[in-house]
Amino acid sequence: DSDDITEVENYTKNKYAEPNPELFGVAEGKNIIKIHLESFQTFLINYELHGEEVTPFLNSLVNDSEQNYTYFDNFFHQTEQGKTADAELIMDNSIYGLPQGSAFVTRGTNTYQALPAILNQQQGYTSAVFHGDYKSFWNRDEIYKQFGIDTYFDASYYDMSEENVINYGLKDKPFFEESMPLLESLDQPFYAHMMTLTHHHPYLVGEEDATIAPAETGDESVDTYFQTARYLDEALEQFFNDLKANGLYEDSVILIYGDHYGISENHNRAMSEIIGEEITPFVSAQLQRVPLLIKIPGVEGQGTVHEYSGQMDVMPTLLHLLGIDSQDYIQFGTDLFSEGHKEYVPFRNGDFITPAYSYISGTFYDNESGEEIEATEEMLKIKDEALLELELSDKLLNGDLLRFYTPNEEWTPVDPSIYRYGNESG
Ligand code: GP9
Ligand code: MN
Repeated sequence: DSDDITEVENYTKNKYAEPNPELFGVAEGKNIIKIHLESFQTFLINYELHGEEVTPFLNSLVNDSEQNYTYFDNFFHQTEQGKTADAELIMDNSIYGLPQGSAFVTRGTNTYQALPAILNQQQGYTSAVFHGDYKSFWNRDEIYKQFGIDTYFDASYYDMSEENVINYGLKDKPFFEESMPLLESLDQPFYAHMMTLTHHHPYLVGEEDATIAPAETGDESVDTYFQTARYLDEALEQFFNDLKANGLYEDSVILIYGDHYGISENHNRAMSEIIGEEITPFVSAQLQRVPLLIKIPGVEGQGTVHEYSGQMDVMPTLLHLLGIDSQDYIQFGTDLFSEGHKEYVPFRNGDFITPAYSYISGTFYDNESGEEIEATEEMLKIKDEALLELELSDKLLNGDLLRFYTPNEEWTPVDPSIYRYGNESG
């Protein structure tokens, strides 16, 4: 009820971090191209297999300052069983997924105040999601309406003939290629979310697409993980070339992120060979890093930034770059570029990571040594804070509390009945 939403509101307003004045509004009205790297973990960046870079293109964005990217190497996914769908929910709403199941499925008809709707109402953006799977997967065709997503270019818009498809759906190269005309057809400014798929467990790649030899751990999905990562990297390079050729690259915000881990704890033996150390619970938590890269037109890239952050922080960051103050909205994350950005990253299971230490399954570890440490008052306080935050987010979703919340005078509740997805002519 309204008491509950007040409790959530008080918490998030108190956590709010004021925007960095130098960056507030710098990207106002710019197209946003947000690229989802399926199952991509940070350890792949600059990793060499058989003396070869696995993802040379992504590495070039990270390493070459001329490319003007800011790369966050201590950025973590915060997903649970909802996997991709959790990443989508978190990044477009700055709220947590649920401890069990997928909120996309069980909370698909809730009221949301999501980024696509806010951008549309505040700055006239159109929004579109591009993904080579069918629209009902993860209940996207229902919840996207609540997010105010104008168009969902699902598999029905793409050539899904046999040679184009592997594993869950469309291969990344035809996906990006066929997405170009669709992207160009959008009214500007747009918020475009491109979701890749080929680099997905069990990492299947046809011989014609394998341009790096597999690893040799003997664990099939770990070994081919590098091959689909390479394929994704090549697909991305091709997409960037097309964006440049079509004049969409230079003046767009480009945001690239990994959605969640690709190698689960079932593969610890093989992974320990890959990274050259034993996969303890502490190490496993550190492996939950996924990449985040941002390019902002007209703003110099900051290179590699070590700020600790999570997917929750992306929405307030984008809002501030566009010149929309995030404080009116219910958000658990804080702006990455803000001086007041909060550097503790809760995981969905109640574990959390800070720059100095990690809290994993009831034990505190020093990040530097990986050794168990005694908790201080301050550490216990942050632990309680992380738990409270998860609890409040669950209350918000389970009680559908955004029904009772009006962010500001300009806000109009999203009307899901006006959206329709799927290519009926195709
Ligand atoms: C399916 C794709 C995969 O459409 O998003 O989802 P995941 O299994 O990673 O949640
Ligand atoms: Mn995924």
